[in-house]
Amino acid sequence: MPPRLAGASGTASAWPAEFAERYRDAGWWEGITFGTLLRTRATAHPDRVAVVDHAGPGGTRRAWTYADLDVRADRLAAGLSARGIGAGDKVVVQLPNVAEFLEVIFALFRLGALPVFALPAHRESEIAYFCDFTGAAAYVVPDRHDGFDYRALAATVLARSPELRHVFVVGEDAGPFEALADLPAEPVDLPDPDPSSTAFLQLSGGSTGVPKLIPRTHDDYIYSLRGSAEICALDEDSVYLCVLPAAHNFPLSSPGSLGTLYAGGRVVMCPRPAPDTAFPLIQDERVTITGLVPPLALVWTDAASVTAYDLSSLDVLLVGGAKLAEEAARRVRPALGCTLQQVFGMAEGLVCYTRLDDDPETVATTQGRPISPDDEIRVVDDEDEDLPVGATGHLLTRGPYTIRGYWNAPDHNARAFTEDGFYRTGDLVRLTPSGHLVVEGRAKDQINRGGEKIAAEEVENHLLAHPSVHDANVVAEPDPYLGERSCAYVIRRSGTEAVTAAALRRFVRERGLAGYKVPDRIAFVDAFPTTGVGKISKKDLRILGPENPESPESPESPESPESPEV
Ligand code: OOB
Repeated sequence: MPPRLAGASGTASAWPAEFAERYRDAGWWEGITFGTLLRTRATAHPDRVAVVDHAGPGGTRRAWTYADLDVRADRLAAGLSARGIGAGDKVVVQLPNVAEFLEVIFALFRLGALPVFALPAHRESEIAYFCDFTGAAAYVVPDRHDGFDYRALAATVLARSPELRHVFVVGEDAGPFEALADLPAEPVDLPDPDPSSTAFLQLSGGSTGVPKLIPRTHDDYIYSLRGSAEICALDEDSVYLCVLPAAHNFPLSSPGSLGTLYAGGRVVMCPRPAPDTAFPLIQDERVTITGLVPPLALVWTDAASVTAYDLSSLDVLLVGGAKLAEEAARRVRPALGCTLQQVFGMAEGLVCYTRLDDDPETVATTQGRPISPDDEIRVVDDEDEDLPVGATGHLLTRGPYTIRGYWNAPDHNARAFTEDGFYRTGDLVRLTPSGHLVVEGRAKDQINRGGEKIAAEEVENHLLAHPSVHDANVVAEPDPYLGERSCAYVIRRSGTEAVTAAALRRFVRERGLAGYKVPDRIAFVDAFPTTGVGKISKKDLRILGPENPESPESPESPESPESPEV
């Protein structure tokens, strides 16, 4: 018999058999699926509350027990199956933080259909790409959220994407589509998927023209949940507030809503991250743990000093997604009265945490250490040579929950992974003698806008589609609140009408690009700085800055600054 390859249906991106065997022997891969995980929890403690939100009729509170969630997943799976959705089908899920998010993904897990995790901020450009690239059979949206009508977006995407057969709407008014609430049917027998098969496709932050999709298996992801739940000391009494967009890897699994369900705790869905929404929920639901990106952590620590809400139930605040400044880290305990855990993770796999018993200095100054003893970490120079402990270099990693390749991207995989399967994270780090990682920077062509990742090339391609743009380069520049914001340096095309920064911003927005990717600042230049060999130097562009005389149209405040979520 040929060796069994784990993950990604035996394609080149799967773990080699010897590694799969090692991870099973070590007990990391338990051989259970998400469907089974929920069933065992629902059997063990059917009446415990699994998820709470305030998305009932007229904004009323809903609390579903483990038994409720289990039955709902079964019934929805039956309804989806009756619509022809089955094992291997892809379903783009774009939901805000509502209980149905968990109902939908567990129904899909039970079917062996693969959720493709979109974020609420994504628009036509991203969603149409996900649908086309994966050949998605269905797309799940809310009716409206945060003033945006997702049914209109769905109508546009449906008209463009030939393979998309269904749009299902969560909420009170499905418009021309089918309401998700009308789908549930009598449960049917479904074969449990292979635990080593791909459970879902997660999005990469990306550094290329189009987003890459990350195939995560039941085995590998459930291991990362178990590890995260242990490290964050989750148990049945834990109450996790899901503040960041639920589909993102951080609030999903670090330890996130799925880690909380793994531990038998309670997930509280928070529809918006601002303190005036989150603080009353912390008080009323006795929230014990949550996760934030650094800009939100700053807002929360400021707001906590003047709030009348009782935040005393909060034990742990996780902060990650972007670098947390040391000073900000030191403010967490005095302001919020809880323990900080820094998290440095990536949807591709590796997640590092400071530990609950690390000394305060380590917690304030490092981004933690990996979940697993089998996470292999290399810090290398530009030639892939290993560097000594303490030196800053490129982080490469391999392990039981880090993918061996992106979904259907062989050319990119050849660059993004070493021949022996290490993922090139694009992060610049150094290791401390205690084995903690400190993130020192980034080599990838990406902007980390308060935790939200923007691939420069993707935005450049949209700018280049404008007839008056000759060339464009997008880089990060410092921002006191977000850490980084995006700046597009643009060379106008001679002989065309002189386009303005505002018109260009409108142009990319109208092309259906998510709002957080629209450049915060656009500066027009006559030429780009070049390196010694004549290549455009993004490093030099980054230091041009708003005050530089060569960027005459600056500075401009963004039209509508998008608040960071992830
Ligand atoms: C998380 O996942 P992604 O996939 O959105 O982004 C991963 C990238 C990392 O490669 C790194 O560049 C950056 O985000 N990053 C951090 C960081 N945490 C993530 N950079 C500096 N300090 C940190 N603490 O962002 C993510 C996934 C799971 C858990 C937490 C974050």
